[in-house]
Amino acid sequence: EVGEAVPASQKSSWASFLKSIAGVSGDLSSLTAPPFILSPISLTEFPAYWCERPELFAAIADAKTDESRSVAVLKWFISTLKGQYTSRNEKLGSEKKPLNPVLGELFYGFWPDLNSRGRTNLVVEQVSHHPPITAYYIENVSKGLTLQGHSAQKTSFSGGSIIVKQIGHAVLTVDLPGGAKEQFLITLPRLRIDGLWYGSPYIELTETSYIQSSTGWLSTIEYKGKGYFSGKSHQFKALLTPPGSNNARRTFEGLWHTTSKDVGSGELFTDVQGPKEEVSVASLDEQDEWESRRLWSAVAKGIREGDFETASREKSKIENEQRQRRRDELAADTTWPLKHFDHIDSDPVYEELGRLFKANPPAEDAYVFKNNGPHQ
Ligand code: HCR
Repeated sequence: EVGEAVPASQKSSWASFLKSIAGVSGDLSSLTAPPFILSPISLTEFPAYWCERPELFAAIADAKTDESRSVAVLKWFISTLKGQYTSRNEKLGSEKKPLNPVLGELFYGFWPDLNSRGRTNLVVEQVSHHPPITAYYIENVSKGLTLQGHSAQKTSFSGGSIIVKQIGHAVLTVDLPGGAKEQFLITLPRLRIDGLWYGSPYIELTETSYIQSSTGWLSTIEYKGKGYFSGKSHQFKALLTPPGSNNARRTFEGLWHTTSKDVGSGELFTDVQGPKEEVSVASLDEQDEWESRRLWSAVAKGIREGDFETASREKSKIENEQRQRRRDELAADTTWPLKHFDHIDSDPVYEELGRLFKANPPAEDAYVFKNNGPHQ
């Protein structure tokens, strides 16, 4: 019998969902899950997690040395993890199955200019449906900062947990005084989704991710859960090494969902216990029909109100319409044109900076922003 967090009437469908997960490897998005685990939020909204502490993003531009810029990038990155990986538990009760975006789905948002941090804009486009791939671009023009990346997942099942390998990477570009640019290649941690049997999934991060600067500074971030460095969940340890060296100049450790410290000085490094700032989005009637919240509004309303019949009817409408589009494209020998991104087979920044820390894989594709967002 599955756990108590599963409503009595959905226990058998949860058990068969878990069984089907165990048999599917790669892409979970098309599996039908029982209603209690459905989230009304589409995956295209997730890139907003990168910037919910806009002042930490802006602070990267204010750092004066190569070392302090790498520290500022690490600080901002670690401070995004709580939002990226635990916010559904806080908002929706547990990790849930997000809406699977349609090809061409868009999500636009911004964080206003406050306390001279500059305005930050966000452009997201779903660039593939199966497998789901989400491309994003974040910019703070007045600070000379951009973040371009894409996100896909490869899932497998092991020991009762879902293991999610993140595919994709992000590149942060910083305009330096005098016209030079510094780039940071950001790779992403592996996820384990635990608590499935009980019907209350949550995420633990595992293994290692990297932030490699074009100046040579490298952050190597190791993630552990309960029972490793200490008895606590959500632990990390980050080593910052100077160009060409294997010896850490600085070490940071702690819990990515609360606080961490600079081990050398004992000073506080990150503290994400205070409020974060959600992205501002246009109201539904100002949105285009391809914008996520408008596109999914009837489905999301059904899920929020517990009216799953309406939710699934509205979802089928969207999916049927999509299938028809794909058939029409096939007949006309055309493909869906991406609006904001160009696909490249190999990202030169990934290859060049990845070589410095022996990135695996050695090459990855990328989606290059066309500089044509609604804010441009
Ligand atoms: C794995 C996941 C979809 C992908 C989500 C990603 C990796 C997307 C990029 C963000 O930057 C970070 C992120 C956070 C999410 O935790 C992760 C999702 C968790 C669950 C979801 C599965 C496809 C759904 C599994 C179904 C279960 C929960 C029943």
